[in-house]
Amino acid sequence: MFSTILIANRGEIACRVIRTARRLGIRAVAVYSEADANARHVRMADAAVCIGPAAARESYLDIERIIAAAKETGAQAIHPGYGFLSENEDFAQACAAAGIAFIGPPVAAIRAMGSKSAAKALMEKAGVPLVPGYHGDNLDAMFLANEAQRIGWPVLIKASAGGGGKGMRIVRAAAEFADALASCKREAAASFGDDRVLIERYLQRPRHIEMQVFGDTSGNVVHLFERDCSVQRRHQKVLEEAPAPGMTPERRAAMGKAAVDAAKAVGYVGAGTVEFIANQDGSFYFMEMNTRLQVEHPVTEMITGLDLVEWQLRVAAGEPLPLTQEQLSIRGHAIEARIYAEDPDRGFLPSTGRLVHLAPPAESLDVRIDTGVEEGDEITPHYDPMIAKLIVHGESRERASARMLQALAQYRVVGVANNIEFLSRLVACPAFAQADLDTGLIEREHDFLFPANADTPREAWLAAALAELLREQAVADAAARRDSDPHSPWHRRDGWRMNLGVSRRLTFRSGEVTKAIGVSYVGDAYELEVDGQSMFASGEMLPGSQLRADFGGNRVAATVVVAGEKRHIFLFGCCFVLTAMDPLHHAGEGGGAEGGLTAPMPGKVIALVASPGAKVDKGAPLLILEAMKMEHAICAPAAGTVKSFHFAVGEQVSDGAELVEFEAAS
Ligand code: MV4
Repeated sequence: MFSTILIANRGEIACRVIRTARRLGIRAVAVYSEADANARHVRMADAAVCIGPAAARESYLDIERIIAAAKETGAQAIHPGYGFLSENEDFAQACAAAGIAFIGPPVAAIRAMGSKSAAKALMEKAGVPLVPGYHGDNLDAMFLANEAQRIGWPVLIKASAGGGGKGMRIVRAAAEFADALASCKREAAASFGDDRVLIERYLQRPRHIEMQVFGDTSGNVVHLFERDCSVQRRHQKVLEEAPAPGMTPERRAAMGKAAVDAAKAVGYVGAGTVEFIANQDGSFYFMEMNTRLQVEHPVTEMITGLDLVEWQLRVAAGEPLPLTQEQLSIRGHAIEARIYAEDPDRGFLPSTGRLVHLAPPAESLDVRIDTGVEEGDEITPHYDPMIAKLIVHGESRERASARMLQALAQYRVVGVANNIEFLSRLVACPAFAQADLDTGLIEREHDFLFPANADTPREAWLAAALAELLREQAVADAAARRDSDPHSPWHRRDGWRMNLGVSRRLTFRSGEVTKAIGVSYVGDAYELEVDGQSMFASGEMLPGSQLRADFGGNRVAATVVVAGEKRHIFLFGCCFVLTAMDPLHHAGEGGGAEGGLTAPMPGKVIALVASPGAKVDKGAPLLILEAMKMEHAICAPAAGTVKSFHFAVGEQVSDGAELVEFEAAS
């Protein structure tokens, strides 16, 4: 076995590989771009080498820099992860030339599967089922029209060099064929510099089912069962699960045999995935083979109890496969959800920024989180905006789905838009719940997945108000402890103010709705009034911005994260964003937002969000202060430039201390 490996990747997959290396006592070397200098994979590794600027082309795709880093650090093997150089035959070749083991298949296998049309020809020879179609070299329009007629309508014209759905045309009748062929060839030439096409019968509601395969250097190949990845959006997988719902042992054996035959036909070694497109009637056809470890491999790990990265390392070191086909079995059901910094309400536009608050659910034997970021880290525009993969296991699909919903409801992200609520609706939607899966599910369920904005529940308004009151109380308590005169009326927290009564109002806005919550002080509790209804409210703030509340005898657990005037209320599996309306400053509604660059209370600096010298918009978070167990974002009072910070992360600041030197743009 290797004693040092280098991971030629970043993010969650680099962290994932490091975890197994560490467990096996192998030293793990990370590489990183300048944008990733403080990334989690760098922090986790035993050693790390900077390989260039943020742009992937100049760092994570730079073969020479990576090979040099491996030589410098004495790495005997390189794990490419997925994406980047993982399926690049030049990279695998360069590793071999440098005497470094490539933790992946032989160069010839990468090459054989790299061309989609050549791969199909190979698979046909190996007896792997293909969609009825024409995969030959003849591009004559008349000839292809005849082939289409023979195959039967509807047909699909695909770019031979394509993949990921680019350059596909559905043709439903002979009359449309010539135009569709011409346009498909044009697009293929423009996109891939190659106008070759192939023609297949078009499957109407297909499922994407893929088989995990593994080969060793002695020619043994096994399959580790299937994954169903039908729930996709524009060819991006959203949910993946194993086993595939409805799969019978007979069909699994048939698909497994086809996948093993496919791998053997190209002399496959290591982890690979054979993708099939499956009809609702169970017939299945080879689509392509991915010659790498896939994003969704954890669902296979959850149902087999195996560590696929360990298998990869063993096979790359020349060891035989740890188990035979007969020794492999499935236990329960696993589902993975990809949590992304993207905005479902804005066409899934990627969202960048600091993860001001990031609290995943607790991990257990049945809940796993693979991530490359921690609270305070940034999602940058340079790379894939994935925040984490959430993987759950259960003895049944129903139990796994329920765990997924629970874990998603507990996942708290503030600082970037994210798809967590979208994922919850997806898992809860009837089609997914009934395992009525196909690649069109998300489009078909659009109305369920994008409901009109739900009303903010009464408990969210109450939670916002109570959190505000508890915070004031904590400030007053702290001041009283410090003061020589603990009985000073200024430290009372019963709402007593000079020239004010003991009743007051806290005003919040949610979307178009503004509510004033009436507050009366009743001993250690409060009486809150909202929408003409009054109730007693009490509670406490726990670490991590968690609010434990009692509203009129109903116990409610919420998380209330303060960011400027925003209150992110995580409650009932949703996140409601309320804006605190300061009655004196009228902040939050366009104007005001004065000052704010001094500490509003004593606390600790936990993150510097902006960089000195950065030009920021009004309201941009600059620094995060933790005080009274809550987090507060100190935000830019206007558009301008961050000059400098007066404190470093971890430093304590006193009430009123100036935190940031800021110059407003004139
Ligand atoms: C198909 C198909 C229906 N019939 N081929 C899309 C990506 C590319 N790798 C192959 N794709 C498809 N090929 C035939 N003959 C439907 C798709 C397809 C799809 C396949 C797998 C996963 C998601 C998909 C979403 C839309 C279309």
